[in-house]
Amino acid sequence: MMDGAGQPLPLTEEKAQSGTVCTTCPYCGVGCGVLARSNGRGEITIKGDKAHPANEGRLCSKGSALGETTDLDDRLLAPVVNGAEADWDSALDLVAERFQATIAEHGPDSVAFYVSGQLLTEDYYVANKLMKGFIGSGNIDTNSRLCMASSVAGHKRAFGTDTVPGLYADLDEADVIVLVGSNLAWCHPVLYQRIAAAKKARPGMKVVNIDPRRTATSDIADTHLSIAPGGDVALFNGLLAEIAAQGAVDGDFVANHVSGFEAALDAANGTDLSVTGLSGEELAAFFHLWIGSEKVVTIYSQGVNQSSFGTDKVNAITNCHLATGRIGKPGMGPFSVTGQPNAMGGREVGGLANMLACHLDIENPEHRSAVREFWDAPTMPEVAGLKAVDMFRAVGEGRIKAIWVICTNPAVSLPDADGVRAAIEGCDFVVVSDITAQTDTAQLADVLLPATGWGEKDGTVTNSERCISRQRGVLPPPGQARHDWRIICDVAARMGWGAAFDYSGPAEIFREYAALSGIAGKLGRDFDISALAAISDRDFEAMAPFHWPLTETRQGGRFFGDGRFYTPDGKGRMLALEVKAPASMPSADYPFRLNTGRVRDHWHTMTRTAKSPRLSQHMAEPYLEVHPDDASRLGLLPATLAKVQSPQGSAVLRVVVTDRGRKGEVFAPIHWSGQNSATGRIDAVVTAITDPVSGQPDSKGAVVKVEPFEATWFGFALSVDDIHPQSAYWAKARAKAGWRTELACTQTPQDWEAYARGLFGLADAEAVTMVDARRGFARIAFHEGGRLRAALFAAPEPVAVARTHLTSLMGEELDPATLSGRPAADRPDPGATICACFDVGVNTILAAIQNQNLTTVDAIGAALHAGTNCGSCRPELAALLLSATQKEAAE
Ligand SMILES: Nc1nc2c(c(=O)[nH]1)N[C@H]1C(S)=C(S)[C@@H](COP(=O)(O)OP(=O)(O)OC[C@H]3O[C@@H](n4cnc5c(=O)[nH]c(N)nc54)[C@H](O)[C@@H]3O)O[C@H]1N2
Ligand SMILES: Nc1nc2c(c(=O)[nH]1)N[C@H]1C(S)=C(S)[C@@H](COP(=O)(O)OP(=O)(O)OC[C@H]3O[C@@H](n4cnc5c(=O)[nH]c(N)nc54)[C@H](O)[C@@H]3O)O[C@H]1N2
Ligand code: SF4
Ligand SMILES: [Mo]
Repeated sequence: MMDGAGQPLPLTEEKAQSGTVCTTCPYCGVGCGVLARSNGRGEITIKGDKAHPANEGRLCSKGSALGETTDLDDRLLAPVVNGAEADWDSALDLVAERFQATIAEHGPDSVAFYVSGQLLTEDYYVANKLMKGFIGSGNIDTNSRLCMASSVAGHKRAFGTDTVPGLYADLDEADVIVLVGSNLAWCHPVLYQRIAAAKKARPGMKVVNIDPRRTATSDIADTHLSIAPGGDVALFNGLLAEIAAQGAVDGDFVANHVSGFEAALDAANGTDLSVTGLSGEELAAFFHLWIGSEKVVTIYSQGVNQSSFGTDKVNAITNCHLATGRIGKPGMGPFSVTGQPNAMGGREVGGLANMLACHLDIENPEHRSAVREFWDAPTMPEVAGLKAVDMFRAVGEGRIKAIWVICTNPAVSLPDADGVRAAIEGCDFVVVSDITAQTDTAQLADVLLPATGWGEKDGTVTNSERCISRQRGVLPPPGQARHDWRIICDVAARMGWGAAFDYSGPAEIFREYAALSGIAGKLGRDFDISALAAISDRDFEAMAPFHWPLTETRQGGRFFGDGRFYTPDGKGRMLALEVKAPASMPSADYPFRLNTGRVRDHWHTMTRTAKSPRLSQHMAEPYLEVHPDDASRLGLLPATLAKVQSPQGSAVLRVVVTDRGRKGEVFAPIHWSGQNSATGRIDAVVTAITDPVSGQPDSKGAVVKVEPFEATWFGFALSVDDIHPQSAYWAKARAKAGWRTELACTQTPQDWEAYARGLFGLADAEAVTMVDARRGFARIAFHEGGRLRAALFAAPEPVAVARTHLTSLMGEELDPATLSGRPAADRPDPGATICACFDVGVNTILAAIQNQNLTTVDAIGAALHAGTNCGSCRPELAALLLSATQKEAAE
């Protein structure tokens, strides 16, 4: 099809059915297409879009549960100024005035924007234009600094541009897939399932998982290499040396298209491989497999990026692909999978402090003047702005006096989070744009601006394989919420730049962006979508997913397979990489390394996923994985609590004793904030050390001490209403008919019933109690009108009750057996949720495996439906099968 300008235009082939909107999932960088259908009453149903190339109809547990996250409970519906609701005009006037006054008095570098890879490209474009072109500072950075910055820097060093060479289709064709520092099964589940399907179709395909921890992803791996943290550069240096030793270098490719080979090999040859912590046999087998199969894809993620030498880790991987010419061809290449839905779009649009839009560089005078001219901008910074960690340091030191945080929650997600929280608190003027006021950052804002959220907003995102897709609104903006691009343009207009920010909508912003990309293309950059520079509003509305570039002569495809790179000499660059020791080393005071990461069913700081009871049941509490040997040395029993402490701060977490990790290493999830836990913010413990090249924090490398948290009692509470405990430890999660809360205290109440009434705010409800004050046991249920309103189970040890069963009783008619904490024989406790789609618990699955002699994941699916919808739980089902068989074998 052709649009008015005569350019090829990828229109949707499959027209949306009436009432159904084709949009894109707002969570991970897989970028799955979603069909969202509204019932007209604010509720939506969700299906995977079969026509979307990223997922071909599949969705994971988080994508499938999107319909449970769009209600208006706790949504921010009006601007708030100094704690009081305000109208838009006064809020926007204040923001513009304070920014202008600060700039007038202290210069443009005294203000900053901290934005997000979850913004749409159009939002990002105008934020970047305002800061860099009009305010005239480079001080706009994004949470992608915590996420993709090392990949960006590594790509630029190796390829001269920040471009992912390959496509998802490469995963179908590869003979070997190496997953480095990536828990794909939980973090990019649809890609994981794609690999699982490819492996099933071609059982000869091999998967290697390189991670200090055994994770759900290890389940698909033929080999799991439990690498010592930070051993990745040494491992890939070793591989490069072996590639050369075995004569596997692609001599032609290297001679014609690669620079730096000799120096890189020299550095690799001297590498001490003992720092990988892997045995000689493990190393030899890995090298043999990688070298022996031409079609190798090396996927990597935060175990690579989030390191004090993450950029070197990226280049250790790209070195091996360049030396063998295995790049940009079907079934082979390095593949950095992106985290957020628009992490990639943000990089393209110049969201990072050291970049300009369309892969142009802020420090290149030619690029700078081209963008300045195009924007007709009054000014342009000549140097990069402050990167995230430095930006908040500058806030803390008073060098930045006004900051606008958009679509991210730095008081939870940045390292040294207590320091960041204090910096924001002490800042003269803080603006936060969010969809809810219930975030640790939003609560510190002077001005809180209500943004529209997923399901309401319109624009584009780019996924991990350079596919640009539309997000489309299916619900009206609630209350006074406005689109992020609109809010930014409204402020720009009030600062005097109305003409440059006068857009009718995202389509007009997209056209300007596409036109600028044409200029970038002429300057020799690869990001060029200029074929869409004149796209009509109607065609933008109908735009189907497409891979960039999109120009008159080129559409999509892979990069660099032809040996053309974007460096000054046009060659791919290999780097001489020295093996560095991790920035923080365990010591007598801080003997453990703290690894951090994600769980399957929660998204970051949980402002959305915690709204879904289904997603909240998989992991209902923040926890610390501890190796059994360490646990016994420290006197940590399973299900007790541990205090994790670094010089920066501390957290108290539930102890999970497991041999998934290595001795001397502990692991904690990143999701819990001050909104749903007393002490679960793990970034309070993480040290703010960054990679000197990329500025990305070493989020997986803090060193800590761990000790038992001495509680006098532990509790489990159920309540129909939300509660706000004051205890030393608490963590709450949404359940179907209310809340479930874990508690622990260092002081035992004198009067348990009075304590429980205060906890639940139930002064008058009838109580049924079972209290043994002397031994410290208390079980108290409150009911009203014969229905259970709340219950507390307390004991001097971790409370052993059937939590899922009890949770299901809330709001129900009071069952006299409630206080037993156990279900009657005819109503077994399903246990913690494994399959979120069909709500199937671990006990139900284990019982079926045993009673029905189930031996495969598919058989579990046939018996219980578990694992048959989104498939995110299939690795856990496989693990349950394995543990059940092992148990049987041992019996
Ligand atoms: N369910 C869920 N999915 C998500 C997200 C979410 O919040 N929840 N967030 C999205 C985002 S923004 C991102 S960035 C991605 C992140 O996706 P991933 O990077 O896959 O996730 P993480 O759990 O942070 O870390 C991956 C693994 O790195 C390992 N690791 C730690 N140190 C090292 C090391 O030195 N070397 C190696 N080789 N491995 C190491 C950890 O043990 C961990 O298992 O996930 C995206 N998808
Ligand atoms: N220790 C440790 N720390 C980490 C990591 C780790 O692995 N270990 N991972 C890091 C990584 S990779 C990432 S990406 C970050 C993520 O960290 P954050 O970006 O801080 O986490 P989110 O919870 O995704 O924050 C998004 C915010 O935007 C709001 N929001 C949602 N939609 C919209 C919208 O349309 N408009 C606006 N204005 N607001 C919206 C949400 O309510 C939420 O408050 O965490 C980083 N921190
Ligand atoms: S894999 Fe899951 S979270 Fe990621 S985009 Fe697809 S549905 Fe969304
Ligand atoms: Mo991320």
